[in-house]
This record gives sequence, structure tokens and C-alpha cells, in this order.
Amino acid sequence: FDKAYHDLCKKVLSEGESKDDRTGTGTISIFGHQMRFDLSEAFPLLTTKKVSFKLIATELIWFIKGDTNIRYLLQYKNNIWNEWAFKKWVESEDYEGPDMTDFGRRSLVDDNFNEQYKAQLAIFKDKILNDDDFMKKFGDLGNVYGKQWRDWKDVNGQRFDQLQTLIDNIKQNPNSRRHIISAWNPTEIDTMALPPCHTLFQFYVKDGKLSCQLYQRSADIFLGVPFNIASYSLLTHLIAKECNLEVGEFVHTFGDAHIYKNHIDAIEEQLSRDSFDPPKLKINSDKSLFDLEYEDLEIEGYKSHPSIKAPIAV
Ligand code: THF
Repeated sequence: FDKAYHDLCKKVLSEGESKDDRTGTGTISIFGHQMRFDLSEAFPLLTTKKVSFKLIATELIWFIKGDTNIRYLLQYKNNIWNEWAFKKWVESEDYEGPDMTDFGRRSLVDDNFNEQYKAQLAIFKDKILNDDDFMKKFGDLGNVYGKQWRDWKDVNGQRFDQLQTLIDNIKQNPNSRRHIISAWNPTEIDTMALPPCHTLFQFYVKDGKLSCQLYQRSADIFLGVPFNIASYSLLTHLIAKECNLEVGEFVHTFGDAHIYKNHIDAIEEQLSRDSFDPPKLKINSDKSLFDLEYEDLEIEGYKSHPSIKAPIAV
């Protein structure tokens, strides 16, 4: 199961071309690629480095709830969206601490600054968790995934629940070729902390099996993609269960697939490792998808190599 991912890494390392990016980190990148995972065989959580199923599952459940505020994630010690909310705070009138301009890059090159950054981030997290007014003002990432999936605004400004509609349609008309959710809402892009990388996904029903294909416009191969594979595979399992179907394949299609230049050593370390047998997913509850909590999910038989740390580009 790790092979498809390793093949992508090798392809980008050998064929990728240098490309500058929004974050100023520098990448090597290719345009267009596809991977397939047979979910009926096993659950695609990479084994050549340790990947946290808890972080993936809590992020997905947060999307499914339609939540866009990072407090829920922080309650599960999930820090993967902190930087984007933190950025809004340190750029606001309310912020009174030391200058945090360009904190993502400076925290990597300046130890002194990194200490200040860590201290401000700790203050930020504490306020998000404990101060309701602050949480409402600075914890929200805007009209990101959860909002578009559950509360897209139609032409009259009324709520359109894409996820509920999708599930109803899969049950009523499985053969339809319109089982699509789009997170890409062109006129709301500038109201999002980060425009969606997982732009659009489609489901396909055949012989009682549900498959999912994701179009990912931009992919951080080392940090993001291992999460993204597991996240959409988990979503496919949850929707299949909701619709009384078995799981089929997860098809992962990419636009700009890139390796950040400061991740190359980490990727090479990972590529030097042999994979273990993949784990299995267990859903220990008959609750509806909309009521499911992280505690209802379990990953069984996960054996992996150790995690590999690398900095996130902001
Ligand atoms: N921005 C960038 N530059 N890359 C991304 O993958 C990305 N995401 C989301 C939004 N913006 C992005 C956030 N997803 C990690 C993983 C996924 C993320 C963000 C960060 C990460 O750092 N993972 C570490 C473990 C972190 C921890 O233990 O707290 C890892 O080793 O896997 C694309 O969805």
C-alpha cells in the first residue's frame, strides 16, 4: 500500500522541476498524477513513517460537523490548523506581543525568534480554549471545508447541505454520475484562511461498492498527502456504512504535487524504509455519520516505522 506513495515521491524527486511558491520555501513540483488504493483490502495509513490516525480522524469529523473553528481540534490536541488562525491574530489590531511577521520562515532560521513564537503560540492556544470571545474572533478559519460541505450558500443565501444531499442521492440513485462535493466556492475564496487544497470529490457506486475520487489542486507530498489519503479513505468508509455499501477504491488525482525543498532529506529517509502490512479500520458504533465521534473509531494492527519530523510551510 505504501508503494503508490513511494512511487509518487520518486517521480517528483526525479522528474520534478524547481518552482517558487506562495510560502517562499521553494518546491520541486510536477503537474498531474494519479494513485489508486483498494480499500476492501486494507486501510491506507502509511507504514514507512508513523502517521497519526487521531489527527486525521479528528480533522475529518470536524469537517463533517461543519465546524470551522480550531477550538474543536485543540480539544483533541490537534495542532495542524493552528498556524492559519494564529496568522490572523498576529496581523490584527488586537495583537500586542512582539512582531510575528513571516513567523513560519523566521522560526526556522532564528532560535531567539522561535522562542518568542512558541510563547505567543502557547498564549494563543490557551485563549482559544478558554476565552469564548477570543475563540469566536480568532479561532475561526472562515468559509473553509466544513462550511462549504454543510452550509454552502445558494443563490438566495439559503443553506445547501452538500454532504446530506450527497448521501440522500447515493441511497436513492446510486448509478448517478453527479455524486459530487465541491469545496471550491470561487466567490468565497477570499473569505477563507486558506483556499481548499482538496477542491472536489466524486463518489461512484458499482456492484454494491462505493469508490471515491479526489481532485487535489495542490499537494504537500511529505506532510499533507499521507493525511489526505487516510482522510478521504476514512470518509469513503463512513459514507459507505451510512449507505449500506461496501468500500471500493480511493482514487487520488493531483494538480500541483510538490515536495518542499526543506523536506527532501526527510523523504529520502522514508524512501529507504521497507513497508509493513497495512492496518484495518474498525467503526465501533452504529451511529449516523453526523453523530460519530473520534472515540467510535479504531485502527487495528498498525505497525509503522518512527515518525519523521519536518517543518510546515505557512
Ligand atoms: N499547508 C501545507 N503547507 N501543507 C499541508 O499539508 C497543509 N494541509 C492543511 C492545511 N495547510 C497545509 C493542514 N494539514 C501536518 C499535517 C497536515 C496538515 C498540517 C500539518 C503536520 O505537521 N503533520 C506532522 C505531525 C504534526 C503533529 O504531530 O502535530 C506529521 O509528521 O505528519 C493540507 O491538508
